[in-house]
Amino acid sequence: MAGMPIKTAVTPQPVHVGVATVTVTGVTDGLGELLAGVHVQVEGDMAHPGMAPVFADAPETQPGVYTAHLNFNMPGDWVVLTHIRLAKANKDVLTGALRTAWTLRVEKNKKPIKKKRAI
Ligand SMILES: [Cu+2]
Repeated sequence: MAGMPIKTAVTPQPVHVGVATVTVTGVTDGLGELLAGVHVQVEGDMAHPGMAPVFADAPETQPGVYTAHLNFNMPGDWVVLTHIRLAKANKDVLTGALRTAWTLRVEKNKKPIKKKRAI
C-alpha cells in the first residue's frame, strides 16, 4: 500500500483572522480509490500556551473533497491538524469476522456441555 497522499489547503491566502476554508483531499485506499464513510475534522492550535484549540468538521463536499470552515480567532502562528477517521469495517472485514465467529461456535458446539455446579 502506498499510503494516503493527503493534502490540506487553506484559503484565502494569505490567511487572516477570521473564518478560513480548509480543504482536505487525497483520502484514498492507497491505490487511488476514494474511501467511503470517512469522517474528517480539522483542528487549529496556536503556538503559544493557554489557548483553546478550535475545531471544525469537514464534510465531503465533492467526491474525495472534505471542506471545513475554521475560525482563526486570533493573529499569530497557527498549526492545523487533520483528523481522519476511517469507516470501522468493510465487507471483507465483516465477512472474515463472521466466518471466524462461526468457526469458533462450531468448535465449541462439538465440546460436551459442562453442567454448572450449584453452590
Ligand atoms: Cu492565541
